[in-house]
Amino acid sequence: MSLTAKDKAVIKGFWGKIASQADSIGQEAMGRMLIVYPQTKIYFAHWPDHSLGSAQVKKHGKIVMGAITDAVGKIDDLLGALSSLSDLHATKLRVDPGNFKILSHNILVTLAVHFPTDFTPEVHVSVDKFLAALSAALADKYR
Ligand code: HNI
Repeated sequence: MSLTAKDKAVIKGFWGKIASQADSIGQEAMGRMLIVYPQTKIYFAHWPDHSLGSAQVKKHGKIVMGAITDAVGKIDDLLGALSSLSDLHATKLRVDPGNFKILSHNILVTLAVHFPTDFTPEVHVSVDKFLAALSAALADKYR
């Protein structure tokens, strides 16, 4: 399921629209993941507060979304762009890669809620494909 030239154009266009709100999108997506899929909290057991709007959720949501925005800019080389992050998640953080799909879902939900007009089915399918490709790249070092 590789990204077509049209997917890439749609993703870049949409990201241009959401870029100014990327931090808050990341924070809400991270917060939703921890609430709706509480099993994901196990990786963040060292945080004192997992609620939406906590300092840790805000900081980390911003970091994750920043990495995703960076990956949009490197969309033609996701494996290279995410190589060291994949290494980190595989060997140090030991995050089960199934969780990447869970976070991706929460990012899609958050985008749909905040950009109801721009988040057309056409945008939805391309961003879904992009997050799947990003997740696959992030899981590449799990071997
Ligand atoms: Ni993830 C740290 C990017 C999904 C658990 N993660 C990071 C960092 C980035 C990052 C960037 C900071 C690295 C550093 O300190 O050098 N993570 C991403 C991206 C995705 C993702 C782009 C997928 C879209 N991470 C997930 C998921 C989980 C996860 C789904 C677990 C459910 N990540 C972590 C943990 C840390 C982390 C745990 C360390 C957090 C901390 O407190 O330092």
